[in-house]
Amino acid sequence: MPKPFKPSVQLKENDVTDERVYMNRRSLLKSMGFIGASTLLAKSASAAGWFWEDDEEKVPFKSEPLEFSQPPKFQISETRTPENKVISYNNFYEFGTAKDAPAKNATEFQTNPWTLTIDGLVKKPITLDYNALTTRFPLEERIYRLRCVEAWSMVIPWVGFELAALIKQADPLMSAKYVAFETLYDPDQMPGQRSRFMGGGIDYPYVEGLRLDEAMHPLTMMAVGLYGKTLPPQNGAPIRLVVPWKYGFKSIKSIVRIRLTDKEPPTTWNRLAANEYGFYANVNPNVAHPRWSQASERRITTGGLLTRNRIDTQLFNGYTEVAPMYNDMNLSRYY
Ligand SMILES: Nc1nc2c(c(=O)[nH]1)N[C@H]1C(S)=C(S)[C@@H](COP(=O)(O)O)O[C@H]1N2
Ligand SMILES: [Mo]
Repeated sequence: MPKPFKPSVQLKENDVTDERVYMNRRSLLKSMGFIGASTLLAKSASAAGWFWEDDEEKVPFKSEPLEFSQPPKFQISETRTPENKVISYNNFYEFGTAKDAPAKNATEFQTNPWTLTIDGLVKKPITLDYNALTTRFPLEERIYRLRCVEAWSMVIPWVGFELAALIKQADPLMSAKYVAFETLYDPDQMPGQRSRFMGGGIDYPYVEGLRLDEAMHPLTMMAVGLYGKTLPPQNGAPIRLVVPWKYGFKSIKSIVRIRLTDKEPPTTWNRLAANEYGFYANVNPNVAHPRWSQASERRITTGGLLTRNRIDTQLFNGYTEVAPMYNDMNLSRYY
């Protein structure tokens, strides 16, 4: 992975000013004591329009509006989870295990440039750069339930495209049976990858997998946005998986690699606790987690996070059209 640097859209002084003028102005400012001077002095000079922010400063994330087709391809009548909750109550252990940690710790996560590679058992490997993530495939909106294995859920309007479209372009070989996904590994940016305690004991990078037929199912999407704008870092910017009939941990964030294979790939939560998290992880109210029931869930809507809003969990999270893929599996068994 190339080391991330700042978005190219962020104009720097040397982008807008002739190189020599820029250098001269810098040495002038330096001789006046502004560069390398106290922050207060530097800030007042900056505020007065003397020079731009220091080059080493990180660019805080800002959501950009996306263009996508309307009306939503998949709609449900349930109330959407308000945007402020979707982007502030998260699981993204690379940025810490507390629900509010990702929103706090990922504010400067650099997602542009980005490289997503699709390779393995394919005839045409693909690399998508940051721009291609939102331009290569027509974007559409889909409003899906997200059911976390911890028994809370949300209703989220995603923006993205079908994973099947991407896989078809790569032209899988007959031998491909599974799809393996990998999140960015960058301990410099992800504090949870620097500390076993902060990262919840996970061996990074976070990895996930699907059977090829699951990956090709029309419900399976690659999301690049939510609520009509590019994904905030805490939700898996710049691109993440969304598999609405499976527990949330399958929906891997900030993906850098998608590899087609002939073997069932290892998955992060299964590796960490095989007795608690399976490869399939289909939402099922009749199969309890070893430590709690999965029969119901706390739906996060309006009102405080402690608002009682307990609803019954549905088989396949309500997406029963996927059932034929599991005809030969005993659904009362844990997988
Ligand atoms: N890389 C990575 N992907 C991840 C996770 C994570 O910790 N790291 N958490 C998963 C879990 S447990 C859930 S419930 C969803 C949460 O997605 P959201 O924060 O956008 O609601 O992301 C999933 N994807
Ligand atoms: Mo989850």
